[in-house]
Amino acid sequence: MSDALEALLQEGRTFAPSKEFRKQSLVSSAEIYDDADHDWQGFWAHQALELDWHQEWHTILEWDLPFAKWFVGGKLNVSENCLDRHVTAGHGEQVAFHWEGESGDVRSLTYSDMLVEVCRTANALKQLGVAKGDRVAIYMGMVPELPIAMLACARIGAVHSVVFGGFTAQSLKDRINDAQAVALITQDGSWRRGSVFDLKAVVDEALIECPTIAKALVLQRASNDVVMTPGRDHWWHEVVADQATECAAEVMDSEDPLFILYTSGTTGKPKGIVHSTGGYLTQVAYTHKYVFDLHPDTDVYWCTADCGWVTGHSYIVYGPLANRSTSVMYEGTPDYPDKDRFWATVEKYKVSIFYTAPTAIRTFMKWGDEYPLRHDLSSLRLLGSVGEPINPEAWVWYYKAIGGERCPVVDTWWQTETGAIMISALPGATTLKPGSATFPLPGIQAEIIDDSGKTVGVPGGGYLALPRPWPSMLRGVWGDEQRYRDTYWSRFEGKYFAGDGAKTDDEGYFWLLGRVDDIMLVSGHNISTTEVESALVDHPAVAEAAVVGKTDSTTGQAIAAFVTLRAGHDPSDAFVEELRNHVAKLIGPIAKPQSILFTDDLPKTRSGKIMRRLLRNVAEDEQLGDTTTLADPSIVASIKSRYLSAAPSED
Ligand code: 6R9
Repeated sequence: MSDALEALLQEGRTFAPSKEFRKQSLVSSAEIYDDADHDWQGFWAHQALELDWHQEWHTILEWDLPFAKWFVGGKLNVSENCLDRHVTAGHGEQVAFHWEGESGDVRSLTYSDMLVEVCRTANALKQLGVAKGDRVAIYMGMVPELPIAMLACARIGAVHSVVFGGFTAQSLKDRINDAQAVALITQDGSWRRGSVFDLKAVVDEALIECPTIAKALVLQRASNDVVMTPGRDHWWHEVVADQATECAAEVMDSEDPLFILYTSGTTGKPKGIVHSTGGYLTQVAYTHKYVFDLHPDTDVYWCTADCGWVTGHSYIVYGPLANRSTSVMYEGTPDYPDKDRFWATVEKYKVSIFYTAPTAIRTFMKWGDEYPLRHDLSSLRLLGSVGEPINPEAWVWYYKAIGGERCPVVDTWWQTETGAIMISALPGATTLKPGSATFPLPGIQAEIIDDSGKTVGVPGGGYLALPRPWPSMLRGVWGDEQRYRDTYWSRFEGKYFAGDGAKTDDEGYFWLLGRVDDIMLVSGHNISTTEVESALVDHPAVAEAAVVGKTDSTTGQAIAAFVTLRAGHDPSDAFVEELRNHVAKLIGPIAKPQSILFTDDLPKTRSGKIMRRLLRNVAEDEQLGDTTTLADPSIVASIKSRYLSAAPSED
């Protein structure tokens, strides 16, 4: 670590919003929290009024635990809120998406363009027989037609189920069949790191066993050879191009489902998480506006997620469009053609708000500072993080190397199930602490509870629970009410349990500690994976780390660590000792990993989360569990063979 970085990372260093940032920010005082506390339902109603409603609700909230209905009786259409109202207000020429293809081809779509394309696609879907309430599966790469397809479904009241365009035929088939989708929107092939992924071939394999799918709409993107099944498959350019450019939006009930999104699920069959129309849009728009301090006339916003996971739904499509943002959307990988692609893109479009995941940030750290240094990143004014706990070291690197010590970094905690951000700073009002997601947003209540469900005082640690409903909460698990009750509402009576551990410090800041299933028990002490990983990554040579508990006859569990080094550092036995001592120094001897294995990469899901379950299988020398959601399944196989040939060190 450089001295400058070290200085920034000093224990307890906090980051208050700068005067310049506060001056222009939407919220620069904590009053909004008081407003929300005073009348939380009224507060949400106030946020909902930012949207256009065909008919206003008669009841803000009906809460029949665990079932919530928000803005009951209200009528609206999501695509109208995302497109028509901005065009009507005179912003038709504003760019909605600056789209950048992986190979450098570009398209800019204005709000008027988006509206026309969405209407055409909506008309095409109707012509193909899709009706209100039908489920439509979407299996595509990151092309503008993906948000267009989502919005076209929303326009006609069809429920979309986006399946990440990298999942296998089996995963696609399971999701289609669970939702009983009647149509599929896909493309011939998608670009990834310079080559074509043959999406249509995967589709053909999946559809052999998908009896409910009557039609497939196929976008031509990569011009790879595809087989079109007569009667079922239709080219996008043949069906969509000639459609009328207007399509009356279906007036939807606030509680009608907008989409289903299957969680990658670390265990068992994926769950179809159902989201609503009015409550969902209210909270994604509200959080996108205030957490990212969005100024629609001047900001250029870029969320690097894929639309195939919830961050893409809420913070590439629905939140940003509802707020009339100008966004960047990128098709490919961050290292194509070189490791500076993101920074070249920030410079090119003068991105001012940038939202990415800690895994990506740690990868950039691993690659080294030279890549961001090649570019002028002075347009940036705000940075965001989502997906995993961000360790203080990565936070500070992000703040410095990307944000030029000028941009607040908002760490945003939420889940597919919560639909929108729940715990995060408001950048103009909150003093930041690297590694802390800070506080529940105004309108949101979160608490930390113990095994018996009792609230733990401040400071304290335990389970993170949400004791009252919020507008964008999941409305259930598709077709499985019991699973909804069992998974989220059975562990603690009357409270939603998120599955994460968390603690508060003496100032009440929230610190997320990872999934409780991952927490290790060493000699009777609960040790969070996040804290040990964070201590490992604190060492200047370490880029990324994952730790798991493995059965140990003396201590119950022992800590097995998997570590990736930063460019220019080499592993050695002496270095293993140095790292173990580093952890002991930062946390205590109890947290010292028993074994450390150096690896080139860690097994991660497509959305960038480390899959500790598989590392646990490796450490316990068990059969590997389900690997279908991995970004690169070969990584875990190589870790397994290296782990077995390395002798874990003993104390
Ligand atoms: C949005 C998203 C949800 C799980 C969640 C938690 C982890 C997400 C986090 C975070 C610590 C953050 N998580 N953001 N942990 N700090 N800022 O990621 O949804 O894919 O459903 O994952 O991700 O463990 O429970 P999803």
